[in-house]
Amino acid sequence: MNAFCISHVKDVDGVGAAAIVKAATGARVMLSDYDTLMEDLDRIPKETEQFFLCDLGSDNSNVDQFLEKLKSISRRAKVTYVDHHFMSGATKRRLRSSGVRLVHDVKECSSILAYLTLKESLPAGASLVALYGAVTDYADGSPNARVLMERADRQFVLFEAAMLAFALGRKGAAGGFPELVVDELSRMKHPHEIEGVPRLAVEQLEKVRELEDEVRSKGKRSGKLAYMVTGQYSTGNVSKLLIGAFGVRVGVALKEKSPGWYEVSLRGTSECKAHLGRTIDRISAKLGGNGGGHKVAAGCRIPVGRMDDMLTELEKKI
Ligand SMILES: [Mn+2]
Repeated sequence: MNAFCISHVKDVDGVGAAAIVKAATGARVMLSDYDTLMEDLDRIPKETEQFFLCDLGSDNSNVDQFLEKLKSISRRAKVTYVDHHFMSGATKRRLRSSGVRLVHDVKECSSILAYLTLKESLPAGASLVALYGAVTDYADGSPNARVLMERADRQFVLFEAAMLAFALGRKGAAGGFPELVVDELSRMKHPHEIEGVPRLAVEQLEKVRELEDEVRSKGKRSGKLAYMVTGQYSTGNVSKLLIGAFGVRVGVALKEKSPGWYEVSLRGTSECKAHLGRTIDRISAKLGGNGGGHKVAAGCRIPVGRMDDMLTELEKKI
């Protein structure tokens, strides 16, 4: 069957889910991100019979458009949507009534969900790929990931997953590197066996160490949160470093990815009182942007001029 997959370019979970789909179905893979997903959904080849969407989705600002697109794809192809980001009951119902096979669980990461869905068609070793996604998405304590982890060498999984995350963070989306990683993982290569991964990971370790100093000097504290405007690809790293450097509940890293727009990564600690994903979804929609995510890890896009408003609103909720 002619399969096609769109998955999240930004992290190990998205890349891992894509590799699992590719290993099981031979799918062609297109990696995308929240700000490009709507256009990429229009670029699915006509001959596609089976379509997988992983680790990406919509938020309040574009949910109708998103559902309409999936509905129209499901008229010509079998659509499987694998995700773990918060989704309202209404959206789930609308997806299912459009004929979409929805694999959704906020407790598991996308790689684990893809693995469980396609297990019968996967080679031995695919559970490791699923675990890399779980570890780096902070979802390895989930019911399914925990069982898989008990059958693996934990240190091995942690080391491989971290190496891959750092290599992806170093290289960014440039030069087709994430796509190369998908190919290699789908052939059940371990991250340390993939050309360039160990070297890039060590370079990124050094970068992150330097970044720690930069965050300390350029980051700003505002009550219970700290924020910083950065040029780093891995804005999630910056958010975490902000939490550590300023001893706050929430770190907010902002990057002007396209002119006039900040791409924002938010990370929280267990002290944070709000569900960051749902909170930032509401706040960013009010400010003309969009966003979403998990309880302690989320992201959004806002107009550059609304940064102060966003920080003020967010500070009140956490
Ligand atoms: Mn994920």
